Amino acid sequence: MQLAKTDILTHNDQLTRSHQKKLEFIVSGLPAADKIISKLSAFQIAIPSWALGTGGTRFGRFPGGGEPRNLEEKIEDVGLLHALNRSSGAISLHIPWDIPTDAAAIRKLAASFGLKFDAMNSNTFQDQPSPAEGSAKARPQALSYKFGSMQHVNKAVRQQAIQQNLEVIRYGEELGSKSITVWLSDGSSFPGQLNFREAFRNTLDSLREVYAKLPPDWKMFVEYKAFEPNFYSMTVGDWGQSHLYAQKLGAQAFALVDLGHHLPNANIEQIVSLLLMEGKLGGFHFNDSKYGDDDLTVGSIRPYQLFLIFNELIDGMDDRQMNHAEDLGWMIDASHNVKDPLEDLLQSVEAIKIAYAQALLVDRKQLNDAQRQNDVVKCQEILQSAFRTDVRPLVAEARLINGAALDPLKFFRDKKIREKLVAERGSKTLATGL
Ligand code: RM4
Ligand code: MN
Ligand code: MN
Repeated sequence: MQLAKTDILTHNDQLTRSHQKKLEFIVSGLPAADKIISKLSAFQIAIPSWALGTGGTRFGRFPGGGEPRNLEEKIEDVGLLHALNRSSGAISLHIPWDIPTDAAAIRKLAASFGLKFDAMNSNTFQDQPSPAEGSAKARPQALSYKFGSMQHVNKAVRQQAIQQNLEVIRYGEELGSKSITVWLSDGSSFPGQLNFREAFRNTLDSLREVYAKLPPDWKMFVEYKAFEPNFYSMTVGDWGQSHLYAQKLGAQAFALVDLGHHLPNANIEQIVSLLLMEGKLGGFHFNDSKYGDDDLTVGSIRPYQLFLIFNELIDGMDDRQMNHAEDLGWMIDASHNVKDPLEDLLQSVEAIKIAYAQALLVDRKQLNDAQRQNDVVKCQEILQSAFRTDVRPLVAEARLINGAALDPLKFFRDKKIREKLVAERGSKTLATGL
C-alpha cells in the first residue's frame, strides 16, 4: 500500500497551527534548535522483518489480522511506516524466515519505498523443518541445533551453522546489506552439561570461519543475551563475552547491545559507554522490559534509562567523532502480543527519537564542569532538566521537514490503515517471525 502524498499534506495542514505554537515555545529557549532538528531528521531506525506480525508467548498467539504474508508484504509494511514517519528507512531480515528468492526484485521493491537493507540476521536457534514456503533457495536442514550451533560438540553441526551464516552473508550481498548480526541461543540449561571453555573455543572458531569470509566493507555484530532459551549458561552471555569474541575476531567485529538481554538492574548505559570507548560497540536492538527479554515497546517502561543510554551514546560518539546517524546500527527488536504491530513500531520509533532529542539537549560542557567539581546535585539537575523537556515538537518538526506525517499514529487510525490491510490480506494471516 502506497500512501498518497496529498493525504499526508492534508493531515499536516490540519495540525500545523497547534504544532507551530508548541515548536515556537521550545525553540525560543534553545540556542541550537536547528542543529538538533537536522540531526533528528537524519536519524533512521531499522525495522526487523520478524516484528511485523503479532508475536506470541509460549502460551498463545492472538493475531490481529492483515499481517504480512510474505517478504514483499513485510517490505510494504515497513514502507508504510517510513512514509508515515520518514524515520524507518531500513529493514533487517532474518534468514531463513525471510529468504529473498528474487533478490533483484526485492531490492527494487524496497527502493520504491526508499528502504535500504540493514543488518542480516542468521537463525541457528531453531531447526528448520523444510524450506520455508515459496523460498526455493532454502536448503533443508540435516542436523539439529537442540544442543547448540556454533558451540556444538559435533563438528558437523558447527559446520552446518557456519555454512548457514555464510549463506546469510550471500543473501545480504545481493540486497546491498553491510552487516550480519549473529545471535546464538547456544548455552546449557543444567550445571555440568557443558564444558565452558570448549564451548567458547568452538564458538570462537566457528565465528572465525564466518569472519574470514566477511566482505571487507561489512561488519559483524555479536549479540549477547543473559538467559533464554538456555537457563544455566549462555555461550555469548554478556557484554564481556561479546567483547572478547569481537576483539579476538578483528576490526570488523563488534558487540551488539539488545536492551532486553541483561540481568535485572544492569547498568546498560555504563556498558554502552565502555564498549564505545573501546571502539567495540556495533549496534543496538531497542525494546523495553520489566523482567527479562520482554520485547515491549521502546520507552514504555523505563524511558529514563533510554535517555541515559542516549546520553552516553552521544557523549561517546562525539568523543570519537562518529556520525550519529550512520556509524552504529540502530534497530528495533520487539514483539507485539496485545498491540497492533505497526502502531507499536510507530510508538517505538517515536520513543527512540524523543530520547535522542532529550540527550542532545544536555549541556556537555556544564555537565563536565559539574563532574569535575563533584557537584552531584548539579549533575543530576542537568540530566533531569533535559529529560523533563517536552521535545516532541522538535521530533515532529523533523518529521515535517522530511515530508512525513505530523502525527503518524493519528494518521494510521484516521485513515483506517489496519482495516484496509485486513481487507486486502485477510483476517487470518500469520507472519513468520517471533
Ligand atoms: C533473540 C535476539 C535476536 C533476535 C531473535 C529473534 O532474543 O534478540 O536479536 O534475532 O531473538
Ligand atoms: Mn535482539
Ligand atoms: Mn531478544
